[in-house]
Amino acid sequence: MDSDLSQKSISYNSARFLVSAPRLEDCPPDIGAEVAFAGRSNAGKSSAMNAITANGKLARTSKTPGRTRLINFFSLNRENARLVDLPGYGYAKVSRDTKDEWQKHLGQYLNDRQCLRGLVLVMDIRHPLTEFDQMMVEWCEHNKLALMILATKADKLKFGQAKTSMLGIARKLEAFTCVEHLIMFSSTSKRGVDECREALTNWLEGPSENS
Ligand SMILES: Nc1nc2c(ncn2[C@@H]2O[C@H](COP(=O)(O)OP(=O)(O)OP(=O)(O)O)[C@@H](O)[C@H]2O)c(=O)[nH]1
Ligand SMILES: [Mg+2]
Repeated sequence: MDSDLSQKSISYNSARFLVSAPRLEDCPPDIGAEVAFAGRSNAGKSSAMNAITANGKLARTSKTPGRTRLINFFSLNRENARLVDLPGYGYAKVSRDTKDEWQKHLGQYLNDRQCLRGLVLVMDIRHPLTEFDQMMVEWCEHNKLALMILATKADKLKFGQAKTSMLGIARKLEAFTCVEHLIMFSSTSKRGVDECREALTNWLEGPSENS
């Protein structure tokens, strides 16, 4: 019997900090199943992870963009299932060299990581689909990586405005088959958290593409 089937289901509240990796060689062994959170700096990635795990202290959040500079790994109550907080991209106020370093590590992680089951792209619902976001969508499409989009900070808009923004995003992404989930989200109000957890569980517990 597949030992995975006998494991208990994932509880996101079980998430624990595992390791911070400045480089690819510092990442945990490339086995099991991982879902990574990417997005523009300050979009709300770390906050989204904290909302999903119901642990406000899990990933460090900040008003200052560029807070998450390392690839941070979090374990779950399922053997070798992990959530990954990626450094934000597109933050203007760091030096060119630092930016290049981040981009290089991000690119290496995305290109090399065999256990990556899907990417959660976090974007501010008020500023969706920036140039970098679009690059990430295209990258996922090209590399056949499942993509979930969290349009976060929905609490900052009236519901009608949030709906309009969601429709605009959906229209722009119509042609992309990699987009499996598009979720209106708020780390503050917890909107979309359950839907997101369900989608994550399907990815993390589902069969591996490589097996
Ligand atoms: N109102 C509101 N504020 C949010 C939400 N999500 C994040 N924020 C705020 O946005 C700021 C950035 O959030 P972070 O979660 O640190 O953003 P990040 O994407 O991890 O940023 P980097 O680590 O710099 O890439 C913080 O001040 C958060 O409190 C949300 O859903 N609603
Ligand atoms: Mg962060």
